[in-house]
Amino acid sequence: MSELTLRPAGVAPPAPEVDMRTTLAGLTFPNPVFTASGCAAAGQELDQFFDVSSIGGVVTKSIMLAPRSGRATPRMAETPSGMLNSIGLQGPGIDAFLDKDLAWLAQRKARAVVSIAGGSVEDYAKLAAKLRGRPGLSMIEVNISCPNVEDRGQVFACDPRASASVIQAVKKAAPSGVPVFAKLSPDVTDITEIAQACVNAGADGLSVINTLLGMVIDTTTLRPALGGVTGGLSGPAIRPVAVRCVWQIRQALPDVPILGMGGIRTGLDALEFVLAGANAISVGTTVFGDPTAPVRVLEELVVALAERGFSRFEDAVGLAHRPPDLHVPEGPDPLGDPPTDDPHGGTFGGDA
Ligand code: RRO
Repeated sequence: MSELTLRPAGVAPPAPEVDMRTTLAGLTFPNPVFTASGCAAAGQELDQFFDVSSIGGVVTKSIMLAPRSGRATPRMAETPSGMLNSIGLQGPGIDAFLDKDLAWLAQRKARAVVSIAGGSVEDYAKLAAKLRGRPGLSMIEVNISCPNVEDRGQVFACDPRASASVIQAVKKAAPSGVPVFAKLSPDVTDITEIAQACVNAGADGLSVINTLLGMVIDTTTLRPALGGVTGGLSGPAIRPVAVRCVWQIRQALPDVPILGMGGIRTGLDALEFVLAGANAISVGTTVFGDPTAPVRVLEELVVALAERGFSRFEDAVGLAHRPPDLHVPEGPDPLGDPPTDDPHGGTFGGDA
C-alpha cells in the first residue's frame, strides 16, 4: 500500500522546484518576469504589494530628456478585453528620474531596465549617455514605438532605417556591458524586417510588443473618447498579435533574446509567450487591476512548468517551434517511451 501524507488544512503545498533563471544578452536574472514599461512607473507603488527585487526586473516608464506633461485628457478608455491609453510620454525628464527613481530602484536592489524615448536620434544618444555609471541599471529598453506622438513619422519602429539609426546611436553612447533592447511596434507590415534592422545596428535583444494604434468614439458625446483622439491598445485583446510577433521574430532570429509582452494576465498566458520564443516576459496592463500580478504570474508560471515536467525555465523557450513529428500526444503515451532522438523527450510529460 502506498504511503499517504496528509497536509493540514491551510498549509500551502510546497513550491515546485523549477530553475527559473533566464539569461538575456549575457546577463542572468533570477526569474523571467518583469514589469512592462508604462504600467508601474518606476516600481515604487508596487513595492507595497510585493518586493520589487523578487521579480526579474522593473521596466520603467519611458523617460525623455525634458519634463513633459503629456497629452490632453481623457487619457484612458476601456475597450473589450483591453484598454486604450493616450498618455503621451508624461514624465519628469531624465535628470529627476535618475536622482529619484533610478536611485530608489538601486537602493531597493531591484534590477532596473530603463526605458528611454526621444524625438530625434540625438535625444536617444544623450539619454543613453546619461545612464553611464548609474548603479542599479541592468538594461536599457529603447522605446522607438510609442504610438502617442504628434505624427506617425516620429514612430521610428515603423521604418527599418530610422530604427537602425536610433539603435546605433544608443549603442555608441550607452554604458558598455549594459544590454540594449529595442521595443518594437506591431503596427508594421513585417515586424521581422524591423527586428533584423535593429539587431544589425547592434541591439542586444528585442522587446515585443508595444501597444497597437487604436481609437474609441464615445457614442454619447459623438466625439473621440480620448483627448489625444487615438491611443495605444493593450490588454488581453492584443495577446494573439503579440504571441504572433514573438513567434515570427524567434523564427527569423533564433538566437536573439526576446522580452515578450502584450496582455499577459496569468502564468499560462506567460507560458504561451515562452513557447513562442520569449526568454522573459513583461506583465503590464493587468497590474492596474491586480498590483500583485507580476509575482502571481511568476508563481503560476512555475506551477505550469512543473506540471508539464520542466525542471528548467530555459528548456521551454521556443519549444512550440519544434517540428510536428516531435509532438507529444496528450495523455499517457500508448507507445511507451518517447523516441530516443527526441531532445525534449525526458523534459516534459503528456499531461499538458
Ligand atoms: O506614454 C504613452 O502614451 C505611451 C508610450 Br511612451 C508607449 O510606448 N506606449 C503607449 O501605449 N503609450
